Amino acid sequence: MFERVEYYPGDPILGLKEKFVADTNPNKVNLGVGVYYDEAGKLPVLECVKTAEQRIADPISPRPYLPMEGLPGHRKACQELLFGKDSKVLQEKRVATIASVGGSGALKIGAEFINEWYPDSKAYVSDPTWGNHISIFEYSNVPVAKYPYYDKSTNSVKFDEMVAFFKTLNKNDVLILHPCCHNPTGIDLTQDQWDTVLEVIKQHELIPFMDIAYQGFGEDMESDVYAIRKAVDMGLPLFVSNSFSKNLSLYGERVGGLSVVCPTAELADRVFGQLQFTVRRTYSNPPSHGGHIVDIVMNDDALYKQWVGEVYAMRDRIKAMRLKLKSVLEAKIPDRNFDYLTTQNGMFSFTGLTPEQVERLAKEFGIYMVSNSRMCVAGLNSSNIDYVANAMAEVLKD
Ligand code: KET
Repeated sequence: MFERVEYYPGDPILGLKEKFVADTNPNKVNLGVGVYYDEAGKLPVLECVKTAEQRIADPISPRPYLPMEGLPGHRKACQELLFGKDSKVLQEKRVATIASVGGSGALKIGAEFINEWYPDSKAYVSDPTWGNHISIFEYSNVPVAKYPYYDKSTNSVKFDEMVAFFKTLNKNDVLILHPCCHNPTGIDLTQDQWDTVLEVIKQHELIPFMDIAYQGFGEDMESDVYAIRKAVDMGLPLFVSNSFSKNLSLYGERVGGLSVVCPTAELADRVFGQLQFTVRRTYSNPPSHGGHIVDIVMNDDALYKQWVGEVYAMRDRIKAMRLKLKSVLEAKIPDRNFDYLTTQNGMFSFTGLTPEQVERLAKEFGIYMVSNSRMCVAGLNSSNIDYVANAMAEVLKD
């Protein structure tokens, strides 16, 4: 019994936390998982979230099952953030939205839907991408392949190659796209490039699946959803998975959403029913606490405004850390180009360190990043940045 079960080597991102916790180096720094830490190195509780928690706690209310699709206010929040408060597609009731168990849960339900209703479709992910994109789709029986994306030599997108590749795909193939703050490279498409990509998607009848986990961390709330709104304006069918883990600092509450934009309200209704059924047979209905926080913060004008300010403060602190790290490294290694630190967007920087250099940082300095060289810049602060820069300079020298 169980002899057939294979060994699980651990997750390349989540597994870093275990190694970090076990490390006895007093100067250790965790730059692995995509989590925002504040200037004091602490996981913040946003002020808007504190207010929402107080409202939930007093009076303490009963905990019924939520509907399969989650709270109406949570779903409305996802829709308005992604598509805009006055969006025509919302007025026309053409979007089927469910609250999801984090962004990962949205991807899983979306992948199951594609497997069931488009069994001949393949999913294509950027090379590289967040590793769990591949696992989630493959383990939902959707075959996965890669499309060209990152050009290491120029620290930019292999745009022409990528577009040429898209033109070779079959009708109803699914493209998993990152609307902002590409994970892991931090290199995003420009608005002109999105226009071109979406035109190819339209001509070749591909299905865009946009996964947005960092809204507000790139440029701003609106610019970060440019690709989503443009796809809607062009009348494309569209899947969007969104996560509140990072921008509400609610990682453990597992809050997100899955939205499917359909050609008509009648089809949106049918799709919505199938999403409900997929949820029912997977985990039945979502947990309620995080959903209430999303509902309260996003549907109260004052709290919403406060939230946006708090997201921008996180975004700006990350940008400041990028600048600082760049200037310290440039001073230490003047003949090396560190421009990538400030041209890349969002929480991550793709440092180009070799797996051996990443391993040396962990072993000798207690500095943890993902073995593909992805560093979570949001783990830097003024107390650890010199230590990290010195260690990086040390491993880059040899
Ligand atoms: N999409 C992307 C692009 C993403 O980076 C993450 C999380 C998710 C979805 C999942 O979001 P959640 O709401 O937590 O289910 N990424 C970070 C954490 C992780 O690997 O789970 C990371 O890349 O470090």
